[in-house]
Amino acid sequence: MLAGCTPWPSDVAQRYREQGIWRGETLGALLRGAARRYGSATALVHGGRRISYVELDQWADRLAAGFAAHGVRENDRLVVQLPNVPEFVAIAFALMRIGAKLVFSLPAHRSTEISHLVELSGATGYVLPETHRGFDHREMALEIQASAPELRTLFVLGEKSEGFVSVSELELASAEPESKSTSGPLPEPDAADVAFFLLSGGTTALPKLIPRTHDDYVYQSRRAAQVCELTSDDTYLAVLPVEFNFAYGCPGVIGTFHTGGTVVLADTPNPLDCFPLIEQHSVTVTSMVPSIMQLWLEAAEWSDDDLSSLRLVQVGGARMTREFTERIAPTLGCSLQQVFGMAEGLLTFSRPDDPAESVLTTQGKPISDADELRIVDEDGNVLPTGSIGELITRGPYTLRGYYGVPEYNKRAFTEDGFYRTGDLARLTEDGDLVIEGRIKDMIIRGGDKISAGEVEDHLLALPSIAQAAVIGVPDEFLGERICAYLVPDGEQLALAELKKAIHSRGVADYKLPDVVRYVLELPLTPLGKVDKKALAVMAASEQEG
Ligand code: OOB
Repeated sequence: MLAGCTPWPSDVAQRYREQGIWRGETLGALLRGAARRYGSATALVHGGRRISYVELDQWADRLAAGFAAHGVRENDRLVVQLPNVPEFVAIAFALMRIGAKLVFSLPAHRSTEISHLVELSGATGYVLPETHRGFDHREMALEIQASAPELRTLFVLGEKSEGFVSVSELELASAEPESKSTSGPLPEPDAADVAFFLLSGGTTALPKLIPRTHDDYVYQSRRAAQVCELTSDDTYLAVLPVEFNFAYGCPGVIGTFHTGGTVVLADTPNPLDCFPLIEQHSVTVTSMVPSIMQLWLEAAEWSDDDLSSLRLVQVGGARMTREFTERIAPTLGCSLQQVFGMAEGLLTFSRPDDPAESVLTTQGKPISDADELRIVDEDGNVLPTGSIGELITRGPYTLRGYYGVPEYNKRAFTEDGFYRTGDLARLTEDGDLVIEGRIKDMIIRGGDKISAGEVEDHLLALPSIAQAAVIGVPDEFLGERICAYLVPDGEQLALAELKKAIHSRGVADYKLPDVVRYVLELPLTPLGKVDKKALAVMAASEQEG
């Protein structure tokens, strides 16, 4: 396994292999097998483009040869930031076939996040779009590269220009006979090694890197596909960004490829974009976070689009009320599946044949019998069934350590390898998981995870702010909004100016505060830490008043 990653203990790994959980299959091999089995069946649809399994497989090979010809080697890290386009899927397979490690970034990430990911991963390459939703990624990439000398190559999806390698030209070059003869066949990567890094939701300042191996991700996506009863007749609509675990492998894109179904890529989660796609491509399965589901429910009331092909929608990523879950199946005319998930691994799903009440009120059961879940108190003691405590977990697709942060890992994992999720949860008598809240200091705004600490750091970097504490406050539409409590140092910037000031630091829009309150001092706990519970109480009383 790549240095800086924590492998599973060898006896545990051996057990997973003996049980047939890990089969030594790489993600590249998965696509190869799918191309053999499903051949000319459609793997991917985007806009007017349809790409068959065989075409996708061959495309990934051409790209792999092209990347290799441009010096990309096994174990190199590359930050990949692309919208929902077929190129993302092909490039990811290409790089995985080389044994290069992808760092999945989101399209909304800006210079602060990308620079951090480049530094943390030691990336030598960055794959980006030219422009996306009016933002010029090339300009940002050049700036990032100027202060990150190890970032050798910028691969752009589009025209060749000064300082960039064009992905389409790289592909053409690889098709020329001389480059073919020099490159030779690529060695098959080790399935026990890292395929890519996912990003943590982030409990401290910025995201950490989650190594996901071929073995673990092939297994996760296969199990997720089995639980969702996917077949080659299914068409999965990728509503969320495909770099997000939920859309990539829960079962998402990769799970659909296991069974020879079709993946349709949506440009945005907006029902105005997605509903016509459902009708046009007879979409059967999709997944989303609750705030998007809310938009869908509103739109479904007046939409003329035919959604009758839908059989299953997976909703997860943030808490939902029973009043909310209740509306989903009748409004969309399909089954609801509640999903609790995390980029770190563990997935729990409600099952198609679960009692209605448990589908509405629980996040279901782990997707693998080999998943181990415990609910513990502050001292790590296992609590009796039904009690609320911290969820800790280990299993065949849950990480054993974040990349390159050994000190942090000592706190994030128990000595026997359980990951401390930071989520407060309970297990019902039937074994269903119910998420009650979180210990982690994280705001979930419309499904986006925002670390309070990160926003605080940006606020504190402004000269006019002496102290800052950021909390999530309840919001009917987004679930939570970002509320900043500030102790000013001099002038008090109004919300709009404050947002502008942070934005100009190169921060994603969804992390900007929604509300600002100036205070003389921040409430402190006896230990001298900012008392966020007290702030939440203040925020609630202010909202009422
Ligand atoms: C998904 O993954 P992440 O890594 O962005 O966020 C994980 C965190 C969890 O630790 C928990 O705090 C929260 O998001 N969460 C939920 C939840 N599902 C996730 N909180 C309440 N109810 C739920 N159903 O968010 C993710 C990854 C894969 C599939 C689905 C979601």
